[in-house]
Amino acid sequence: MPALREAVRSACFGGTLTGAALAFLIAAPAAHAGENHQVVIERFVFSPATLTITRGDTVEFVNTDPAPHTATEDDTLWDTGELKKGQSARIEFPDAGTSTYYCVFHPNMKAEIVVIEN
Ligand SMILES: [Cu+2]
Repeated sequence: MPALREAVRSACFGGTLTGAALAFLIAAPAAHAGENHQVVIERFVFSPATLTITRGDTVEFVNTDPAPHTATEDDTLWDTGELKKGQSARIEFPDAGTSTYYCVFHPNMKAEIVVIEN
């Protein structure tokens, strides 16, 4: 992205930028608009079994089964609650790390969310 590189060089050596413009240039590389991802529950399986996302993203859990399910973190740090057929719930992941979770109605249903830094 040559244009951005030129802008950054100007910011470093030009010395004419306003404080607001400089703050934007400093903040821009770290900015990560939270993206939404989806985990589909179908035939008693979370899909994908391992989902890798970035800190600050959200995950929507969608139940397509006739049976009710939950997505419940192993230590109940987060929980979608009961999802009936066609229902969904969105969970935000503000911290990096791996979250393993299961369904309280069918504890053999297991999966994980891997949250990485920006
Ligand atoms: Cu279940």
